[in-house]
Amino acid sequence: MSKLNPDEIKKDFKILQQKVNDEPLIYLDNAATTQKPQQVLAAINHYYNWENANVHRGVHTLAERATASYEKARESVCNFLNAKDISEILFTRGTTTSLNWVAQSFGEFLQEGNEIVISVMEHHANIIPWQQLAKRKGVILKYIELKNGELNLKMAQDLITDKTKIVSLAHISKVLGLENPVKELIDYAHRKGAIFVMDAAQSVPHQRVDVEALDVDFLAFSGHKMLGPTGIGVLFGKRKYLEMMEPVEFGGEMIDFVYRDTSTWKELPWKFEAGTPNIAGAIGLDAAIQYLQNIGFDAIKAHEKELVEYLFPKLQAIDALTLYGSAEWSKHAGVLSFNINGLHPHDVASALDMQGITVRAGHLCAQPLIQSLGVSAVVRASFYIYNTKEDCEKLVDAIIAAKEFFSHGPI
Ligand code: 7TS
Repeated sequence: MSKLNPDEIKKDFKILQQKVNDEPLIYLDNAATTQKPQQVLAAINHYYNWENANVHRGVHTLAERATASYEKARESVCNFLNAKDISEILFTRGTTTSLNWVAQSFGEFLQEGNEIVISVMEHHANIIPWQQLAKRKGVILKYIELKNGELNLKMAQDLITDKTKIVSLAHISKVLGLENPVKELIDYAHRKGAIFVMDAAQSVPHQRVDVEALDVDFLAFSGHKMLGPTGIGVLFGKRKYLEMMEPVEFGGEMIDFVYRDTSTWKELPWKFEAGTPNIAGAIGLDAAIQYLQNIGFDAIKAHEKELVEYLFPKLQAIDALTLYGSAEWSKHAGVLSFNINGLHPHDVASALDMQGITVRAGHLCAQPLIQSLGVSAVVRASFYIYNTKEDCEKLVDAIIAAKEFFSHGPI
């Protein structure tokens, strides 16, 4: 495995070469969205300059080119996830849409009294669709809590029973940065007769995820968190389930025959994709996958681990700073959330922004988790391939300066 070189990688990202508030931009909000390299922008540009047409409809040359590029993107995603075939790869708007589709469509098979198990560390997109399903069908929603800052596995085993029909969990928490032991949980859910839905929004961009090896039933992720454009995401689903499921949206593209009173659907995966899809988005995602695969996912994961190993003790050493999640650095992916006693997270984030450092502050679309941490908000720094140890040092210096400023005023 060759090591990645973040300084070389940075050259592909024009946006990272600017100053913000007169300081060189240090972008540490990658869990929210990542920046886009020239290669991804060029692929989107190429499509609009040379191929733009609607897909699957026309017989003209441009339509054939657009369709070929769009379907090549699906093949790329299929190989990337190690899915069996392209019938299992649905393009969506992102993780949120993917999870909503499972809840709405697979959710129809649930009956009153059935149970769904999620965890307190989920993003709202992996909570609210299940809440709505629970209201609609009289299904019971149960939460696995944290223990010592990590998912309580004993509680997971107690909650997942023969009554459970769906277990839906994040692979990596967007706030705590902890990787859940999904393989064990998937096998456990299957033994109890439940399906497992994996929110992979924070894992697929950072490490190899193999749906076949995991034996996961559904998996969702977003293109924009892995160098791709916004508005494109993926829902992987096992063919046997997708075949049973009804589409969530109806209209053009997804139909086979339309009669006056009824209609029939196209085969998978197209039966789920109503209307003109995000063709440029899929092409951009394809380019992003190529870019990341050229670097190599082992190198990407190793790089992020190296940054966490470097930064974690430096943050721990800051007086009055509380880091959330496990106290062991090695359990964290490239996402660290913290608070400084006496300072509001928004003030910390604004002070860091004045130093050109972009972090996120707030409830981070995970209110149940933030409540269980006993706070109203946190500050989060999240890393990707273009971040360096120097970025980490500047973050630490800026946090210390912010603390000084708010305690004593400007020095
Ligand atoms: N699930 C997880 C684990 C996420 O981190 C996010 C987005 C989503 C689902 C929703 O993804 P979307 O692309 O459909 O919006 N997370 C964040 C974040 O951490 N900050 O802003 C968005």
